[in-house]
Amino acid sequence: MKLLKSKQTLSHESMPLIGIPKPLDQLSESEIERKACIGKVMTYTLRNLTSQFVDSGFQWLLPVALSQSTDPLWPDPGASIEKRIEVDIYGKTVRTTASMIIHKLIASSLAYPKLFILSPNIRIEKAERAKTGKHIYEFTQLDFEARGASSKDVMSLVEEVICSLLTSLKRDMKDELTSLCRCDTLALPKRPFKVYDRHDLEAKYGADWEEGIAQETSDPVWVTNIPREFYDFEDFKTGKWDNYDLFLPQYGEVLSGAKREWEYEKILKKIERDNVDKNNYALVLKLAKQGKLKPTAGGGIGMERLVGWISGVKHIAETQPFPRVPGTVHEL
Ligand code: ASN
Repeated sequence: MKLLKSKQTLSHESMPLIGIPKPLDQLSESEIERKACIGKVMTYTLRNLTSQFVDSGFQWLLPVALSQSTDPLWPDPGASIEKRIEVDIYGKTVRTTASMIIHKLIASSLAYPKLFILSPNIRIEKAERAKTGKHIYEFTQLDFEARGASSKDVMSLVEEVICSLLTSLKRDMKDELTSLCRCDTLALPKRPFKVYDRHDLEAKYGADWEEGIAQETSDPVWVTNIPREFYDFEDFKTGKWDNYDLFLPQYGEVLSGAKREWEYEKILKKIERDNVDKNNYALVLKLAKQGKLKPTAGGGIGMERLVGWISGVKHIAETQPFPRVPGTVHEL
């Protein structure tokens, strides 16, 4: 099936107007064709990834939007949150989901050993991030967690899942990838992916190592040992963090994940050290104290960044039917 009447492609070179993604009603005919093409890549990717997780024994959970407990996103050097949304319902304060990390830890420990969720996350990024091309204030992650898994297990699962997706896409979505000018440039990465320690990257690139590695690499690469929120495992003796981010060329961090903390004393200590309000994490603390929180590991794949990279977009909001560009609110 031919996607376009002419041999015209939908690259940025032929469409210089694409800067900050516009809402559907403001797109030209050719921009709508490009949007629909990216939409097909998104649909294919969602079907492929969810099937792979289901076929590997993961249970598919539905997301929640409001909870007392959500990701503190602190202290995370990469976070730039302008506003946290809290609202009172039934006499209680709830927050919009920043990530379902706390839900994952508890669900994986108690009832669903291997789980994943297509989880909408709201993070009101500072408006100055509008033009980075990789930030949006609502995004969806394929968030997964596995009881008893190690970092190595998760890293090889992710490599398998991504390489298998790319192989299938290159076989089944040739027309779409050609239209997006990605048919020849989207290479299958070699496995295992390279692994860098954040410490070494900091020595090479300084504080902005995330940008440094995203610009330098031409393949997806892992970065480990990143100081972050209390739920990622930290070895108090060595000071090393047992976590891993996957970085894509240009689009940056597409996955963050870790082996998790499960011991009460450590979690409490880290929450207090980070100045995070422990009242919002009472349940996870209680379960940890009772020994019901289990060692798990997992991660979350940012769907818009992944599909943005596959499609070669300038701004990942191009992958969204209703763009969520920081600083801009449209009617839809
Ligand atoms: N999904 C991430 C994880 O599993 C957490 C996050 O999005 N902040 O570690």
